[in-house]
Amino acid sequence: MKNPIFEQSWRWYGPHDPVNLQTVKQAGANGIVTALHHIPVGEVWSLEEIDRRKALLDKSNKENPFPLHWNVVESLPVHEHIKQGKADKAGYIENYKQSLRNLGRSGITRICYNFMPVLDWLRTNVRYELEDGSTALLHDLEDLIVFDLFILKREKAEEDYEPEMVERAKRKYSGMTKAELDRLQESLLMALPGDQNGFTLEKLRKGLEDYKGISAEQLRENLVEFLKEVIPVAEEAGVKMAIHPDDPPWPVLGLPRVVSTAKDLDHIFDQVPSKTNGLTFCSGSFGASEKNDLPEIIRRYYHRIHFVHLRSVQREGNSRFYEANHLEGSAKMHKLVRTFYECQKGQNRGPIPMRPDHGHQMLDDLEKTTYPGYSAIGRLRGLAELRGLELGIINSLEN
Ligand code: CS2
Ligand code: MN
Repeated sequence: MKNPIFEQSWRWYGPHDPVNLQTVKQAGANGIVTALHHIPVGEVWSLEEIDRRKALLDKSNKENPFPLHWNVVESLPVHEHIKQGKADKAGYIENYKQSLRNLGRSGITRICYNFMPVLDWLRTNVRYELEDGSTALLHDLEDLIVFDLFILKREKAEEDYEPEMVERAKRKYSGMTKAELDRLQESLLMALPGDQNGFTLEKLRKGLEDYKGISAEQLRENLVEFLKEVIPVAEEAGVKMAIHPDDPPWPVLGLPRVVSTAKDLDHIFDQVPSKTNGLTFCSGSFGASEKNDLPEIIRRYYHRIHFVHLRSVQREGNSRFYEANHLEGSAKMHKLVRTFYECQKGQNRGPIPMRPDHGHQMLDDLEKTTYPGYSAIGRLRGLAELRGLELGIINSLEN
């Protein structure tokens, strides 16, 4: 492809990922997005560990005849004590800085991370069946309220929702079977928590407890303080930081979220203006709220978008969305890719690493166990469609 907009990339969870590197290669990606998930959150990523992962992917691995390129870390997780502003956070920040220096030394220069308290993405059904028999991830507020009120039994949870939604949830709950409730709980506890060690109701309750009294303002302050510490070090180390937006982009289960809107981003980038302080543009996360104008977010922050996640959610009112095929749903993907094309023009800027963020569980993968959203075939379809879209846009607009 001449002057590509994106570097085709693929998230790989490491040697234990059920999707192997050959699949990645055959899907047509050459950028690998990975992380050292085995290192506990808060500890330093040593040079040795980083280089070991790198060597699995490049030519030094004799069993790997198709060198791949580790272009993005996703994620270098931020310890909860940093987000909470706890007294011992300084040590965790120092460790984070050291990991950034080590990554820079190994030539891994883009770092995706998020600042969501306790939970990462949140879905109420990780196997929502679509009309073609494939399955997708779904977020339904009614179900979330059922979980919150009747499974989690969070104190004063009702106050966080519209009375009408609470009524609907109560009605729904009264007709649900034990199996349905179990499935709901299972889906919700899959929200990839920072520690990656699996999640339980008890851990979730404890996590929520730890954020009692921490307002959105406080969390925002803690984020800015973190950035003021790490961005100068990242600059020196030659690595770019790319914060991932909240998914979904609003407060959940009483937890504050502060990376949800353009206004949130303005604050973060005003406070720490260096371009090293950048963004992971995730069309699926921002796109769950119709208030987010996706092309506008791309244009406004293009110069600091260091990493791109492309995915489209189908919104159904304000309380429900599911992950659609990449070129369908509410995102209007052709507009987004075209906006990236226009921003790149005349900028002398190389391709930005992009990965299809999630895919449907489909075909042979329906019987397999993969990380929710990270099956091989669904993502292969997503990447192929996005590649075609990119090629079509470049070829039809370039004379
Ligand atoms: C990812 C996020 O799977 C996904 O939806 O986009 O989990 C993302 O990896 C993290 O939030 C980034 O820190
Ligand atoms: Mn994403």
